[in-house]
Amino acid sequence: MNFGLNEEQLELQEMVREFVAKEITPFAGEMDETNNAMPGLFEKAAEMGLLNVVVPEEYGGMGLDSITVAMIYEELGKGCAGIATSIAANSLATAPVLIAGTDEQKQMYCDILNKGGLAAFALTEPGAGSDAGSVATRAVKNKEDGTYTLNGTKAFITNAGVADVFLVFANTRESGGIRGLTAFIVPKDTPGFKVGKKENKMGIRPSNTCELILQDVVIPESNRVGREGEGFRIAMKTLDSARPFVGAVSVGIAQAALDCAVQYAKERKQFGQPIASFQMIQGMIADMAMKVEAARLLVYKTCWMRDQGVDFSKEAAIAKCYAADIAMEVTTDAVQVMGGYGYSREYPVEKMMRDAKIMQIYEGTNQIQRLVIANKILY
Ligand code: COS
Repeated sequence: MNFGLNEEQLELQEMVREFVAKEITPFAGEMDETNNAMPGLFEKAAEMGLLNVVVPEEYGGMGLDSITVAMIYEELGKGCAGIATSIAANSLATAPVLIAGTDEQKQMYCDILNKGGLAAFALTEPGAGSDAGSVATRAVKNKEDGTYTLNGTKAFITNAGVADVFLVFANTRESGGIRGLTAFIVPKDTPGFKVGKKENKMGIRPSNTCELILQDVVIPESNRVGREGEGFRIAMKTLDSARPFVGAVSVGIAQAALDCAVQYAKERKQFGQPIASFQMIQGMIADMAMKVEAARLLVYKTCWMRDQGVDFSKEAAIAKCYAADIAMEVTTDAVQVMGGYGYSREYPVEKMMRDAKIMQIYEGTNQIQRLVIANKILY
């Protein structure tokens, strides 16, 4: 067993740290205020090769192992969880194609990411969140030419307003249900495919989150990923593979909040001494550090399992759930350590606390993660 990163990983970590320190952290507050990423940021991230980290080398990507990807997302999460979310959404939206796509689909989809494009994973709908099987978007097969016509509305889609390509789930059965769920590649300029209202979110504000409206969107059969009715399995496997990365971003948020709290506790004087010398503060710092360390180990172990090709569904849920929960706890405690200053927008920890909240909600709520874990253990 080896808990260390190798030389290549350490080098990459340093490069990403420099990128985050130069291009993300200094602008995190401004991006939070404006609800937008800095202009040109994703282009710079693409130049660094951060948008196609999961694209296999044979399709022109970075082809990184999961631990290295988690390490990168943790660093991005330290700088801004919103930007980390946008970038990690590329991995989420690429997984279905890598899991079930044909060679041609993989090449076509990966080429978009290799050129610096962003992708979006469109599963959630106004009426289909935790109950992913109840997707109401319909895909009707046209008998004459084999194309599909898609109609419906998607909600809370990360990157919707900025993505070049979308992975859309629709139901091919009139009766609905998981047996009809089917995945489709939808390029952004497809007629009838529109970006709807942009969400005004509590946190991860620089990540673009919008509604999607599909009105008689015609998709060739060659853009169907997997078989008709295979979409639910593809979606579940995709979420399994993406959840450790949500864990990694959560670890990044928690580590950054801990670092802020530590620095503040050493500088802030009350009763004539730094508050770091008070045992109640020390206890909080120690608890925060234990949680961050444990979450990171869970994330990395799950990534290791993923790369071994063994079933990691339970571990993915554990890592995501635990890391998200502790990100919420640690950021809340960081605000507490920093008192009134922690609560002020002049300091970064209140943003981290707002950012952490979504980690417990998206890519499967932590209640759903607990269901998955319990089911895996009990049945
Ligand atoms: N990998 C592969 N297949 C899976 C799977 C997985 N991780 N999980 C479930 N399946 C398969 C099952 O094997 C089953 O197939 P069969 O019917 O052929 O046996 C099928 O999918 C249905 O499984 P199950 O009965 O467990 O599904 P449920 O409807 O009970 O739903 C939950 C399961 C709740 C776990 C699922 O709906 C879920 O993960 N919801 C959260 C969705 C989510 O994360 N949304 C976030 C939005 S995307 S960012």
